[in-house]
Amino acid sequence: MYEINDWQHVFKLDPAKTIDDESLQRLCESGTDAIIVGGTDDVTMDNVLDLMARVRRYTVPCALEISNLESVIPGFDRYLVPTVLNSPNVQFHNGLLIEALKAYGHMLNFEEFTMEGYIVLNPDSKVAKLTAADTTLSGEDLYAYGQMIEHFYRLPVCYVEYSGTYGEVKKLAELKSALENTRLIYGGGIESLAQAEEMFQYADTIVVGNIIYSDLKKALETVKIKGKKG
Ligand code: 1GP
Repeated sequence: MYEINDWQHVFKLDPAKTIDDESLQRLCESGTDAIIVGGTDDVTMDNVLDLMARVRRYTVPCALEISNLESVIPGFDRYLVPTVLNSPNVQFHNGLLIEALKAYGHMLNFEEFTMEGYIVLNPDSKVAKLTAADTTLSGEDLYAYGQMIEHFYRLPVCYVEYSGTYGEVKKLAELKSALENTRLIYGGGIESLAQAEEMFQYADTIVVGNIIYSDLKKALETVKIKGKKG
């Protein structure tokens, strides 16, 4: 299950947060399809390396979602490159990426990278504040974003990011209806199996983050969505 197209459920671990060995083992052996290492603040080479090494004790695939240049290290199965499409700041579309390519482009294996067309929708999230994302998008807007991502940008992944709050299912459904080949990933505020199931009606992949740190048992239950659709 190294390929993102096979992922139905993933846990996202924040390298800036603490997790004990037993909890990490339960997550890695839960049957989830992958662990994504990623966060917004205080992501450093040291804490990314530490978390990667600990996840590497298990066979679960491990991907790094890149948030800054300093913390990109070799050794992950996959690298996810977000481009925040509803930010008015071009720096978050391609500016950071161009800087990265100027520095490291000559030594990259491009096969290991997947670009994610990000749509950030929780106005109170750190990532929304950082990128000044337009979080007021309607269902109609999102349908157009879907068309843009799939038919013009031709990105393999569209990531709806409600980080920290549970999103609007109806909006996700509208976005999904514009997508055929682009994979739809949903993350944000999932705190129960029922919520995971609800979003999984439309999303191809569900990301579970924060609840890991406040209620591990509930987080682990969300893995049960796997196999619930074709
Ligand atoms: C965050 O999309 C993920 O990047 C998951 O969101 O932390 O709210 O579960 P939560």
